[in-house]
Amino acid sequence: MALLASAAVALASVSAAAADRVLRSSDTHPDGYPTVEAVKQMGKLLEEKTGGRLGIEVFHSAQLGEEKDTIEQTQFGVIDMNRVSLGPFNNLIEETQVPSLPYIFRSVEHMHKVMDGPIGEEILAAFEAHDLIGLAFYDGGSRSFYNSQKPVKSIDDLKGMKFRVMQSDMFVDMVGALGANATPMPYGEVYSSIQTGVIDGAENNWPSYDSSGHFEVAKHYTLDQHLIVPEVLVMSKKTWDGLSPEDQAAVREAAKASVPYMRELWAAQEKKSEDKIREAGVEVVSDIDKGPFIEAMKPVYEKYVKSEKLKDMVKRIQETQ
Ligand code: GTR
Repeated sequence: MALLASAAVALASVSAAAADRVLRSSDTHPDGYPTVEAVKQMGKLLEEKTGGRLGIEVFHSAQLGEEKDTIEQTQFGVIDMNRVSLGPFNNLIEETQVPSLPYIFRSVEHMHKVMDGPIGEEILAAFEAHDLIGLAFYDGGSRSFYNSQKPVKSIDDLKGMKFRVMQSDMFVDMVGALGANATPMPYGEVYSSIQTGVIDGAENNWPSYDSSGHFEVAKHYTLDQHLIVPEVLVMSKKTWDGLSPEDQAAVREAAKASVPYMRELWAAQEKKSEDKIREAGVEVVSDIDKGPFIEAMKPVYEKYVKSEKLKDMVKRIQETQ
């Protein structure tokens, strides 16, 4: 017991500022959000593992910019690390399209099984050709549509509506295949765009719908769960190449070790956000027939799953039990 307590004190006493080198990590989410807390946890582990040579400071709340821009800055080495959705990588790294395909995963458990295994490793490895090192996947729950206009009870209700999507061509086509119109735009512009009627709504998971405040301006949420797209933690290859093999190993280990912690925080946050949103009077449609949504996605698969490599990956994901 005494040993455990002193270990906890030692862990708490190391702060990012104490490390010899503090890596800058970007996140669009506010302080306290599960992704932000998980990278902070990784920083603590990294300081321990490297005896204080390396630490991490998380620049939350999009302090370093919107995701698409911070990805470029991470490629250039201006930002050391980045926690982002896989969506904004879709146009850049084709392998990231596969776990971003609508309805590719049967459940969050299925997603974990795939991303924790060899397919996940293959996708992480694909980042290196783009000046990034893929370190770990985090949870992003499932994403569903919300809007300011009306309850969406079937696919027909989506016709002609305008939704913001992440900056990914595949998501533009996904919304088009559902009969609606997509506007790709940075996350930080969504709230005012809904408020001023530039768009009718967007799509996201419970915690983001909550922390972004979008539920205040778009009070109809339909649990169609079209995406279970994981989040990814990457490091700039420039930063990576400057680290010793020992420190590189410590970075990889600390990143992986933060995953179970993240999943725990995520599960709790999903519940908390759902309760808060329901209490705020948001109308939630949960008994939606997903069949027509899944059927409507066929052209998206045909357009994006073209190469043998991606076809094989999709097949292996579908076969994963
Ligand atoms: C969130 C995700 C963010 C960002 C955002 C968005 O769920 O965690 O990284 O991609 O969605 O819709 O832009």
